[in-house]
Amino acid sequence: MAFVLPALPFDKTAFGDIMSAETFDYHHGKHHNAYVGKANDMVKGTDLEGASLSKVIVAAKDKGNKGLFNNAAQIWNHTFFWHCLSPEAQTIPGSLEERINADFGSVADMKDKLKAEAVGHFGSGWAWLVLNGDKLEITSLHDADSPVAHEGMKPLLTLDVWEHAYYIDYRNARPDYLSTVLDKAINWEFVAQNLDGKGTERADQEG
Ligand code: MN3
Repeated sequence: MAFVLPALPFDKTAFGDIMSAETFDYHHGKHHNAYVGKANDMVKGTDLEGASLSKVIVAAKDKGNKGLFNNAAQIWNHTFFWHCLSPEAQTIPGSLEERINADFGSVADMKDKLKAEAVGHFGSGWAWLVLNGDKLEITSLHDADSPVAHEGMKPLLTLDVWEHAYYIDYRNARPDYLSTVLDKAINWEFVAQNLDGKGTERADQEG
């Protein structure tokens, strides 16, 4: 057994101009796939061969194995990101909206804050809406870093702000990419589901 490239949870043409099939061909078919191949090469013949993806991420961080950490965490981050997207515009479930209103004031305020965090993130990385204890928080992590490697940080929603996520469809206009995706392409049902604290499991896989 080895890690696999999970299939996209939608057709690659489903988002039209919001996120093109060409973007998915590169982002899923080339970038995400390359992380899978490299992580498999790196765990082969080691004591981590056969361990789950989340275990490999945590172990690689503990051992200071940066190469393995980066590739394994990117497998998980991208798998989680695909699940955060929906080709059909969704309304936010009431359970989630209540929590957002309590911690940010309103859905619009939360989106503004998440967008500002994502736009302001210098270089490559990921913007996150996470659960920290009972509170919803917005943060960003650099490069491949992932909530999986941060105890107490439970992932709810992520936005990929590596250039490879938007350069084909939006060129350098990161703010346009973020506004469009946040307003038209988020799977809020999935985000609400992650309020159970089990978001990490939803993008995990056996080794
Ligand atoms: Mn990416």
